[in-house]
Amino acid sequence: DNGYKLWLEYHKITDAAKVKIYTSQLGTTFFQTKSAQSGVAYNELSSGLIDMLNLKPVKVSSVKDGGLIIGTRNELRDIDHVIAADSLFERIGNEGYIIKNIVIAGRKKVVVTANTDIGILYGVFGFLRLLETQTDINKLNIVEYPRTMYRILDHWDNLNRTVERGYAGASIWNWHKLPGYIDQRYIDYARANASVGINGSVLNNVNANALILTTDYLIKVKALADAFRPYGIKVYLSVKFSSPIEIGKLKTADPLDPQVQQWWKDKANEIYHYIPDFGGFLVKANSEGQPGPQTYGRTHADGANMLADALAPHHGIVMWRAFVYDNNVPDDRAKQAYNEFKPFDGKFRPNVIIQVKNGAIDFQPREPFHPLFGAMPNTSLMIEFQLTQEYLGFSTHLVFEAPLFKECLDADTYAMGKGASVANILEGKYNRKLITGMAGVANIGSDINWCGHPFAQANWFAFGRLAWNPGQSSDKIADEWLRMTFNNDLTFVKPMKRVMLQSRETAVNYMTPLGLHHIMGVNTHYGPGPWVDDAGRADWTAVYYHKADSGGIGFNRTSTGSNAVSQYLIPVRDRFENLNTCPEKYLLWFHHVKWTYPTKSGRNLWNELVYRYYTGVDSVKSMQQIWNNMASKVDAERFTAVKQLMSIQYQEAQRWRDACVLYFQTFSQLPIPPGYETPAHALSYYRDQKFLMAPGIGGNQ
Ligand code: BDP
Repeated sequence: DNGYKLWLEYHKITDAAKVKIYTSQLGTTFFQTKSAQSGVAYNELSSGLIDMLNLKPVKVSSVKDGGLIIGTRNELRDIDHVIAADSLFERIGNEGYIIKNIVIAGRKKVVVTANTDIGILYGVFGFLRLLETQTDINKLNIVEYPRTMYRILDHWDNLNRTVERGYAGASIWNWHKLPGYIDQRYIDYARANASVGINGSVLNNVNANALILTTDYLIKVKALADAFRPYGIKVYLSVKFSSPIEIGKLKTADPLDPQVQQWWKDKANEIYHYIPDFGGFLVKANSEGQPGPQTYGRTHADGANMLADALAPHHGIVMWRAFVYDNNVPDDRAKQAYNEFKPFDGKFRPNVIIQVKNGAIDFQPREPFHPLFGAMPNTSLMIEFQLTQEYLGFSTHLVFEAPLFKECLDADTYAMGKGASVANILEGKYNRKLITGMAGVANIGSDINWCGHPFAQANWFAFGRLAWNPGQSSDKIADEWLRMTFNNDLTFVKPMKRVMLQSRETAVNYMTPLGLHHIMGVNTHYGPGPWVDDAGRADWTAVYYHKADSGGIGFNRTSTGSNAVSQYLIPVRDRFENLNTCPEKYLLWFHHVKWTYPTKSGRNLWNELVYRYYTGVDSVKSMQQIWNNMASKVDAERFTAVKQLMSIQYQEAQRWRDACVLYFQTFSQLPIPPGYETPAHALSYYRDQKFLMAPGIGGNQ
C-alpha cells in the first residue's frame, strides 16, 4: 500500500456482526442526485459501500422504501419535521449536516440531511467515516456544522513547481499542462479536502510571482477551480503587491493612487469573468523583502482595503498576513506584528481577514499563542498553522501536530474575561459581524503518498477536522485517522495513538525544550544550529533567540527585558512575567535564567535541559520499538517506509541532542550528569555538518 488513498481507503470490514448490521440497514438507498455536488456525494457513497461491505445499494424512489435516506431538507420535505426542528436546520447553516436514526412506518432508518448539496457531501463523508471507524449506526444523533467559515490550505507552491518549505516532492500543480490536462490528482486532492471539511485552496506561494495574475495563468487557475467546484473547494491566489507595476506597466503600486485602484478592479473583474466563485487574495506585504503599502508610505489598512474594495462586488475576501518584519531589527521581533496591526483594529473592510500565525515568531516546535489573538476585537482574524514541518524535521520526523494546534486553540487570552480561548475568538463568538477562518500551510506534494511521511497525512487530516471544529480532541482525531488510514485493530490503534499523541512533545524535547526557539540550521531550517550568529541579520540567527552566556540562557521578554509580555492581557501577562508562575514549557521564551536555577523537577536548569534532550531521544527509541511490533498489523510497504524514516528521526534526534548539549555546555561550563551516554563527536563535528541542497528553500519562482 503506497498510501495514495490517504484516509479514504475504505478497507473491507471483516467483523461479521458489523457487516451484517450495516448491510441489512444500508441495502436500499433513497438519494436524489441533481447537482454536480450531490453527484460526487452519491459516487462516494457507492464506492465506500462497495469497498467496505461489498454492497451495491438498490436505489429507491420513495422515502418509505429506503434504509438509508439522503437528501437536502427540501428534497425530504415530507419527513423533515420527523428529523429535526427548524432551529436545528438553522443552526447547521449552509455547510452542516444531520445524521440520525428515524422511524417511518415502523421501520428504522438512517437519514443524512442538510440544507444544501455541499452539506450533503460533508454528511456523506461523515457517514462513511462512521463506517470506517466501525461505529454503531443504530443510535445516531449527529449534528455537525463548521465553526469557521474559511477553512483553507495555503500552498507555498511556485510556478516552476518548486515548493517553498515543501518536503513531499514537486508541486502537484502542473502549470505547463494546464488548462488542457486535468490530472486525476487534482480531483483526488479536492475530494480528500472535502472529506475533512476544507473549503478553500490558495494555489501559490505567499512569496508570490506576479505572473499568476496574467491572463495566461488565470485560464489555468480557472481549470483548477472547475475541477474543484463539485467538492466545494474555492480557489484563492496569493498576489504580489507590486503586480500593477510588474504586469500592469504602471509606475507605482501605491494603494491610494486611482490608477492602481482601477488596475486591481479591472483585474478582479477579469478573474471573476473566468471564475465566478473565486475566493479572493492572500497577501504577504512588507515582510521579508516583499513589497507592500508601506513601500509607499501607506498602511496595512490602506493596502488591504484597496484590494478588498476591488473584490467586494464579487464577494471575494482579502486574507492579509500579519507575519511582518523588516530589516530594522527591533529589540524583539516577537513584538512587531502586534505593534504594526493593533493600532488598526476596526479599520479594515468587512471582507478583510487578518491571517495570524499561531505564535509570534514562526511556526516553532513550541510557541505561546500570538498576542494578536484577543487584541483586535473589531477585526476578523484567522489563524495560520503550518502543516509542512519546516521546523519539525521535514518529512522525515513523525510529529503529529494536533496537540500543537490544540495547545494554541485552547489557550485562554482573557480578552473577554476568563474563557476567551483563541478558538472562541476564531469562531467569532465575541463579535458576530466578523468573518472567521483557519489556514494551514499545506504539506502536500507529488510524492506518491502526498505528504512524504505516511504519518504526515495525519496533519492534513487534523487541520481539516480542527478548522471544522476546534473543540475536537487530538485523541479523537488520531483515533479516527489511524482507523481510517490503517485499520480498526485495537492492538494497533491504541499503541500507535499513544505514539502520535506523544510525538510533538518528543520533538520539542530533542529540539527546543523549555521554551527555546529558533535554534535550527540556518536557511534550511533542518537540524540543529544553536551556534548560528551570522545570517545576514540578527533576528535570523540563533544566538539572538537563546542569548546563552556564562550567566544563563533565555530571552528576557519580561518588563525588565523586551517587555513583549506586555502584549498579553492580564492575567496572562502576569503569569508569563513572573518566574514562579511562568509555565516551564515557556521558561526560556520569556526569561533569561541562571544555569543553576532550580526547576520544578528539583534539577537545576542545566541538568533539566540535559534531561529533556536525552528524554527526547529515548522517546524516539520507544517509538521505534512500538512500530517494530506493528509489522504484522500493517502492510509491508508502509511498515518499511515508516521504519526507515524512524531510524532517520532517531539519528537526527541524537544529532540535535548532542549538538545542543555540547554547544550550551560551552556557556554553562557544567558537566553532563553521570548516567547519560557521551555525545559521539566533538562540537566542531556538528558545527561543520552542512545540508546545502536541503529541499524547500525559498524564492518566488
Ligand atoms: C517562514 C519561512 C519562509 C516563509 C515565511 C512566511 O521560512 O520560507 O516565506 O515563513 O511565512 O516560516 O512568509
